[in-house]
Amino acid sequence: MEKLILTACICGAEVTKKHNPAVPYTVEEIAREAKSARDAGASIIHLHVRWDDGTPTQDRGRFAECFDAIRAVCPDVIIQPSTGGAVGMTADERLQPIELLPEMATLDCGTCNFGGDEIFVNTENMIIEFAQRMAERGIKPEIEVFDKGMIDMALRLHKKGHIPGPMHFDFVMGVNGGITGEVRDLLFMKESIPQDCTWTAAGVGRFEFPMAAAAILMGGHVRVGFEDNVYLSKGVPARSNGELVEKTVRIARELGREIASPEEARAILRLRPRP
Ligand code: KMH
Ligand code: ZN
Repeated sequence: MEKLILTACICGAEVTKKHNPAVPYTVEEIAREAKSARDAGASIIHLHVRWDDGTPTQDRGRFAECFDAIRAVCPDVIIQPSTGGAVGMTADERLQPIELLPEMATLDCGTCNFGGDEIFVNTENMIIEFAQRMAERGIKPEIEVFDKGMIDMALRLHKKGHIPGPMHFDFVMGVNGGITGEVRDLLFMKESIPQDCTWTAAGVGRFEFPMAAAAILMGGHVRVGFEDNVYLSKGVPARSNGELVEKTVRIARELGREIASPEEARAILRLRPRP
C-alpha cells in the first residue's frame, strides 16, 4: 500500500487554551507545535494562526511570520494554510495566506452548520473564486468536505474546469452539522470519489483515532491535531500535537503502513516542484 501521509492540524480557529493549554497562539508556540508534529512523523502542517491573545486571524503578515518560524525548525515540511479561517470571516480575509504562495491550501466545498448558531459559509461562487485564485498561483487545493454533497459539488466544479486534477480530498468527519464519523460513513465518502483521487480522513473529537485507523486500512491518509481533537485518549489531554501524531504512527505501524516523508508526500500528491 502507498505510504501514509500524516497531516497535523496544530491550531485550528475554534479550539482554545481552555480546552487544552498546549493549543498554540503565539508564533513561537505555533513553531513548537509544528516541530513536535514533524518530529513525530507529520509531513503536512495544516495551518491556522492566531493573535497572541488567541483570536483567530487570516492576516497575511501573521501567516508570513508563522511560515518563517515553522520553516526555521522544520525546513522540509509542507505548509498547508487554511482558507477557511474562522466562521464569519469574509472571503477576502480568508484568502490572504494564498499570497504567500504555499504549495497547498484548503478549498472548502460547501456551506454547513458548525454548531449552535454558527454557519460556515462557502457558496458555489465563493468556491469557484477560491479555486481560480489558487489555480492562478499554482497552489494545490486540499478539497475539504464536511458532507457527501460537498464531494458532489467538487466533482461538478472539476468537470466544469474550475478545480484542476488530480484532486486531493480531506473528509472531515464528525463536525456538528456535517457527516458523522462512523466507518460506514467514511467508506461512503471514499467510494464517492474517482479512483485517481487521493484522500485524507480527519475525525473530529472522539472520531479522531477510529477514523485514522479506518483510513489507514482503506488506503487513505490521515489528519490529526488539536484543531480536531485535544485528547490522547478518553479524558487524557494530549501534551502536544506530536503526541497525537505519535499515536497515529503507532497504529499505522501495527497495521503495516509506512509513513511518508515530506518529499514522498509531495510525490504522492503531485505538488508543483518547489523553486
Ligand atoms: N475553522 C472552520 C470554520 C479550513 O481550514 O479550510 C473552517 C476550517 C476549514 O477549519
Ligand atoms: Zn482548518
